[in-house]
Amino acid sequence: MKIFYSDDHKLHAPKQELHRGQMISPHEGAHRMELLINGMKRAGFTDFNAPDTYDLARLLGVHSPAYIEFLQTAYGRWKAAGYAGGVLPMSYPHRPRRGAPPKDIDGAAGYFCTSSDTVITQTSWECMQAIANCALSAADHVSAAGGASFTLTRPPGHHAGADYMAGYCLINFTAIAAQALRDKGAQRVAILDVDFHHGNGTQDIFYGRDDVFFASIHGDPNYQFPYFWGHRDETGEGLGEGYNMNYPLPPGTPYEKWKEALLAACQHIQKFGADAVVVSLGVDTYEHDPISTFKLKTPDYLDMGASTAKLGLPSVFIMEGGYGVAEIGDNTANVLLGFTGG
Ligand code: Q9C
Ligand code: ZN
Repeated sequence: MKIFYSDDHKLHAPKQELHRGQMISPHEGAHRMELLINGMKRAGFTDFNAPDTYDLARLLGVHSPAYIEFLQTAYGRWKAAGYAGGVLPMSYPHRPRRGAPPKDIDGAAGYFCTSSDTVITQTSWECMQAIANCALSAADHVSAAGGASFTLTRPPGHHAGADYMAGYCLINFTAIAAQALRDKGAQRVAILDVDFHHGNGTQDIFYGRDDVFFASIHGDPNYQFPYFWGHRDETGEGLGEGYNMNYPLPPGTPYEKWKEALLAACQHIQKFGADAVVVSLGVDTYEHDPISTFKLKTPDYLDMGASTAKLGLPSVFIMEGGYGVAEIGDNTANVLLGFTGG
């Protein structure tokens, strides 16, 4: 299990999050990495490798040039307009969007965003490049050597679409890894999203494609963010019809029920004939996660990893969500231990 890590995760650390009517200290911040690293070390994972450096062009396989330019310039434009704090939009277009992004940065930010829990700071873009480098290194490692890799990274990415940020995510690292595997020769790539929340951004990016299969197990969007995606009847469109599977589950779901969805998703991945798999690894399915409602326990993550290993595929694990409690490190490490049979 080759692990990629960058200290530059610290460059993205918004000070506030709009949460249930209040401005709070963000659930997603640099403190999560301390918890993750501690758990990884307790489990014996200590070899954290710096990523290689990649060209910006590698991001453009999944994100639009206009969105990348927005991310690079948004904070400067926000400050030039005299606005306070980090970039946090107030107004959102009804979708599908019509016309070009507004000239004002508050309007432009709304154009490229779908939820007000996601903030761009002065150094967010530098962070995104570093974490994208981790995702690309993890994918290229598996393309070259087979086996498995893991990005010990934050922030998460699976809510970010081709041209929008959402749910603490600015760049979709899972999509970048999947595209990188395709670019390096895998004909068919499967994405298995086990984060508590539906991976709407990843789904959107590959919705019309038949070379990347997407499966997500998550809290029913009738009750859970991202609310407007993740239903069972979202199965792909055009060429991509049949290459998208959603498994929404009710609040309170325990591992036995969750695992039924996992086995169903794995069966589809096998039928699809994947050459490689990218796992969007969120551990916010944990029973004590502060923003989620599933009931998974720490040993369940060993079984999750072992079940994923049964696919028998080269595997890239991309860190997504998991909040608030020390066990996020143990739970993450357990998935990797279960996967490697340790
Ligand atoms: N302030 C991931 O786990 N926020 N994202 C909802 C709470 C959305 C979580 C509002 C949570 C997104 C990758
Ligand atoms: Zn999540």
